[in-house]
Amino acid sequence: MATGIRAGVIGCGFFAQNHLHAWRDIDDVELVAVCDLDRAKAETAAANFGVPSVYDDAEAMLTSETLDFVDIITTMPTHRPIAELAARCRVPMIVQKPFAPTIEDCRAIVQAAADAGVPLMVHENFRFQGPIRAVRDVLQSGVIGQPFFGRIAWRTAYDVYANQPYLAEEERFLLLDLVIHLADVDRFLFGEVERLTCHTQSIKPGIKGEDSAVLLLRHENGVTSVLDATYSSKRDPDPFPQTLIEIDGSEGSVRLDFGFELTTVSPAGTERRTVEPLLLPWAAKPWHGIQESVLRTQEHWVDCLKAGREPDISGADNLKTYALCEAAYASQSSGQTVDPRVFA
Ligand code: NAD
Ligand code: 89V
Repeated sequence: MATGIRAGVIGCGFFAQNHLHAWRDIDDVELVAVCDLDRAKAETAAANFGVPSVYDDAEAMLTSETLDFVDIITTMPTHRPIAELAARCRVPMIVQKPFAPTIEDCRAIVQAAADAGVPLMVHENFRFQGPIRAVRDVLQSGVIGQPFFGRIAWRTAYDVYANQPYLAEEERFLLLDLVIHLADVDRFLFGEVERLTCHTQSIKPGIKGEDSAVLLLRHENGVTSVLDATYSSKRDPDPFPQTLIEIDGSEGSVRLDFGFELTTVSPAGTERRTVEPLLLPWAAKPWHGIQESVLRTQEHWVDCLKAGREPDISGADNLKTYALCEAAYASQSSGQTVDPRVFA
């Protein structure tokens, strides 16, 4: 019999394996049911993670089980119907990023959860990566003074399509799938954005959407930041999946370079340290930083659920991150600078 916080999982594919491991690591959580349209995947997950109930229909799971929350780890097009179903069943929910195909869908999910009075979190895990937290700690310590410039970069030629073939079919690919992580880190470090310009490119033949983008952002607090990302940068070493960050401030700078090397320059001198993520027992390099962040994200959800607190990455918060990507597409197609706040 379940004794902890009763959790159900919908979607047992590629990335769900990380969620399942992380749930097993959190003492308070008891995985009571898994669901996948492909029943064999749900059966395998149940066998690997000791889950008693298996479903191939989300509605059957949500109406038959008494769940304290559901973790939705399907691909983006299914997020809204499943989230609305969870709201109708009054089950608190986590939805993987990207939240939904359009900002209207995202708003509808936020509204459905609010109307049902259930907590909603988007599984935006990059801001929970240890190295990114280390950058923020330096920023918050004040040693580099007032930040005025930031760059958040993701430049790789990693074959992301091997594990996630659906990405090659997305007409809105890089901004919505990857830059959304960087946009969230950007808000996490520098706050809200008042103006944004974006230029995208499609470099790799045979994919439907853009695979390269550069965004120039001006923040409400005056910080200028640049997000640049691509899956077409052939380099050696390839930094995948490391997010590289540089920030200049009035008194110094902080840089997160390849290999998790963190360099802080301040009036006290230069400090260099390595901020390598934990290699959890179930993790594998080079994914370990993302895998650790999955655990931290899920711990945050459980802490908030227990305390009755809104998660830092609630649905409402993620609308602001998503708005940066909508604004980026609008800027790319109009050639204009856009105020992202009109989309949130
Ligand atoms: P996937 O295709 O490997 O797995 C999705 C699973 O959901 C499939 O097994 C599919 O059968 C199942 N499914 C689809 N519709 C369903 C429904 N209505 N009911 C039950 N099951 C259903 O996809 P993935 O690569 O694991 O991606 C899942 C999500 O995770 C996506 O939103 C993706 O963007 C996200 N993701 C996030 C990260 C990250 O770092 N945060 C990394 C990879 C993927
Ligand atoms: O978030 C994602 O869907 C992943 C990765 C982190 C590699 O971009 O594709």
